[in-house]
Amino acid sequence: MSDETTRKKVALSGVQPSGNLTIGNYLGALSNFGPFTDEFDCYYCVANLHSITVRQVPAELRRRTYEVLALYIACGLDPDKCTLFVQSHVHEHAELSWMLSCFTMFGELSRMTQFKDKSAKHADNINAGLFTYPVLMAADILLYQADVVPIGQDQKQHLELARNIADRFNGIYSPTFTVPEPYIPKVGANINSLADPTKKMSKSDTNENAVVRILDPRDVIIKKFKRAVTDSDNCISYNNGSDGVRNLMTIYSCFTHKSYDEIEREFDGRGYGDFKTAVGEACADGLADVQKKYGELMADKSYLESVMRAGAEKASHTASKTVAKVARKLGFVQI
Ligand code: AQP
Repeated sequence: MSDETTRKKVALSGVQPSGNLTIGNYLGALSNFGPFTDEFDCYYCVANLHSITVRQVPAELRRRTYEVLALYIACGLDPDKCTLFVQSHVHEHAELSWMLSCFTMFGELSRMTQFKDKSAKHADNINAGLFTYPVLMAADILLYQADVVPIGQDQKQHLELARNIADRFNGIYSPTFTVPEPYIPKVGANINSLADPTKKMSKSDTNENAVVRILDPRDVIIKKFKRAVTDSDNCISYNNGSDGVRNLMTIYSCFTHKSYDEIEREFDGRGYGDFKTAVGEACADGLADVQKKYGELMADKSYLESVMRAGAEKASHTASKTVAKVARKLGFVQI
């Protein structure tokens, strides 16, 4: 049998340690990583190279790198069953990113909505890294020949670009990269801000009432949901409700696994007060185990470092094979 038929399919994803993770990161990404580990060869990275497109306080970036790794494990990822690693520990990410940048068009990058949003948000620091971020993301994915990439809706456009880059390179040099497919969850791919439900919930949002963090204490979670923006209609309906109501119904559905119809029946004739309390409690209950496990893991830094070391070794092994293959195809002399 050929390598291709015996090869286990690969899943890859990552989360930036650019702030305290939100339930958007949890529902759109982290909570979906675990189910892939049985069937797929999984690589999950702490994407710290991506984080520096926006200014970071070094000590905070360092601390958050440990935190994201601990959250991966607390969310159920077993380091013995998948490769958990820190992106900057595998130098091939930066190397392949440069190579792929020569196969990515300026016009393509200019169309990326995240670039437009982030340049507007950080007008004093529109650096080249912010612009070429999607090329680094393509390198992250293509290095491991990923078949599937679990992501939230906001990353779909970047994934499309990674597919285009892979296709372009394969077309010029013969098949080199697996062309990845996105895995976007049906519910939870698009969790919005509690303060402005027309916008994505982002970990770097400075309005604390807009975001629910995975590690927020129970009473804080409940308080934030009580303050969530809805409207004055008292209409708990997915089709007829406001953006705020739909967002809360989505969050409630993710944590309770109830359908929108069931939620509508449950709150028929009841007000927003009851509904928001129920969403807050369901969210706090759903995160309780993750928070407990996280606390235990963060108390054992040497264990986290051993996971980082083993992950870096495994990831580097795969990544170096891809970079060698690309270098050979490009015509770089190998010694
Ligand atoms: N609001 C969201 N709803 C659903 N999924 C989301 N993701 C992020 N926000 C939501 C998914 O989480 C994964 C990791 O995201 P990231 O760390 O790479 O950065 P991001 O997408 O830019 O997330 P943030 O929270 O908005 O970070 P900042 O504020 O630093 O820019 C991705 O799969 C993403 O889709």
